[in-house]
Amino acid sequence: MSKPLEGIKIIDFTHVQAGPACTQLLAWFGADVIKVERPGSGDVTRNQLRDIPDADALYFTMLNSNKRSLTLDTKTPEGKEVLEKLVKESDVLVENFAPGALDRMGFTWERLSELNPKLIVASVKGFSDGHHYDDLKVYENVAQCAGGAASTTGFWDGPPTVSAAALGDSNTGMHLAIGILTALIGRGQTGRGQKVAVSMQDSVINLCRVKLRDQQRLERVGYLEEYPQYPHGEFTDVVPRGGNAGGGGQPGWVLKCKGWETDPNAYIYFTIQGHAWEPICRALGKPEWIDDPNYATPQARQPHIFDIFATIEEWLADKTKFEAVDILRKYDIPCAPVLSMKEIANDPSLRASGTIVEVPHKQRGSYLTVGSPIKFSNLKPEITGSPLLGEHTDEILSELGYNKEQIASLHASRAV
Ligand code: CAO
Repeated sequence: MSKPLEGIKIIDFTHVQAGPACTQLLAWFGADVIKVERPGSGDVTRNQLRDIPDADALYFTMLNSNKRSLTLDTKTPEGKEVLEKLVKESDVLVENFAPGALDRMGFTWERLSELNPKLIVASVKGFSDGHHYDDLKVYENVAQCAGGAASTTGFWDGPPTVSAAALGDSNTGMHLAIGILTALIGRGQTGRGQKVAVSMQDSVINLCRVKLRDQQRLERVGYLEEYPQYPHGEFTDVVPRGGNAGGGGQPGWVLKCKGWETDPNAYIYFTIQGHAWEPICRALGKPEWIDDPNYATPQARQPHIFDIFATIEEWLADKTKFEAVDILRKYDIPCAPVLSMKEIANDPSLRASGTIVEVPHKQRGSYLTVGSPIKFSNLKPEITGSPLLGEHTDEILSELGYNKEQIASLHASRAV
C-alpha cells in the first residue's frame, strides 16, 4: 500500500518532544523524515530517564519511530555544506530550537528560502513571534501554565495543576503537523514554500477554549452553573478550578467503585447527561427520581448534585469499574473506567487497533510505543523502531551524492 506522504522529504531538526511528535506523525504517513542530530550526543532524550544502561531511552524511542538518523554538526563549515545540500533536496525543515538558534547557525528563513524557494520551514517556539515573552525557552509545564490550562485544572482548594497529557509538547506538534500539511497543499497552488510557526502557549490556549468561554460567561452573569461552586460556593472574577466537573456543561464526576480503598484507579467517570436522566434512574434502581421535581431537570438537580453522586457511589460500592460500565453501557449512559497505564498497555482493543504497538529495536529488544491515533480506510501505518544515533548517516550522504572518500573525510573532520 503506498502512503500519502511518500516522496515528501523532511529535515527533522527537532529535539525533546514537541517537534519530534510532529515529525513522527508525518513519518507514519510515509514522509522520509531525516533526523539531524549532533554527532556524539544526539537528541538529549536519548539519554534522559534511561531504563537500560547504554540503550536509547524510551523517551526518545517513543517519539522518533519511522525516522532515519543523520549525525551532522551544523556549526562546522563542512556540516553547513551538507545541510545546504539537504535543504535543496527537501520539502520541509522542522525545528524547535530555542528562539534565535537557527539564525545563529546561519540558517535564517531568508537564507533557507533562498536555497530552496519551495521549502516549508516549520517551527515550534514557546511563545509566538512578537510576544513579550518570545525570548523564553519553554518546556511542557511552562506552556501549560502560560496557556491557561494550569489555572483551570485541579481542585478549588489546591494550587494550579498541570495535566499529565502533553498539552504543551505533543499537542503543539500536532498543530504544527496540520500547519505543514496545509503549507504543502498551499505550495501545490503557488509553487512556493512558506514559514509555519506554532507556539506552545497558543496551542494550549486552543485546547482551553471552553475556559475562555467560561471567563466571558462569568463576567456577564457572575456564576457558572455547571461548576461545583454553584450554587453554594463563591465565584470571583476569574474562572475557578472545577475539579472533575464536565467542561461541556454535562454534570459529571469521578466516582468510587469497589476496591477504591486499595486501588488508586478503582473509579469511573460518570456523566449525568440531561437526556440520559431517565435511563440513569432506571440503572440505579431509582425510578422515583424520574418525575420528582427535585430531580427531573438539570437545574433542579444542581443544588444537590453531590448527594446524587453519593447515591451513585453507594450503587457502585459492590461493583468493579468494569462491571459498572458493563451495566451502564446497556442504558446508553456516557461513562468509562478510569484506566491505569498498565491497563492501557495491555488492552487488547488498543493492541488490535494499532494504537499501542510493540516494535523491535536494535538495542532494546522490543518496546511498546504509540501507533497512529488517526485511522484511515486506505492506509495502515506500520510503526518501526526509532533509529540509532547516526544509523543512516552514510546512506543519506551517499544519496546526497557524496562518494566513499568524501564521506570518510566528513567523518574525519567530525562534521558527521
Ligand atoms: N549541530 C550543531 N549545533 C547544534 C545542533 C547540531 N546538529 N543541534 C543543536 N545545536 C545547537 C543549537 O544551535 C544551539 O546552539 P546556540 O545556543 O549556540 O545557538 C544549542 O545546540 C542548543 O539548542 P537549544 O537552545 O534549542 O537547546 P536547549 O537544551 O538549551 O533548550 C529547549 C531546549 C527545548 C528549552 C529549547 O530548545 C526551546 O525553548 N525550544 C522551543 C520550545 C520547545 O520546543 N520546547 C519544547 C521542547 S519539548 O518539552
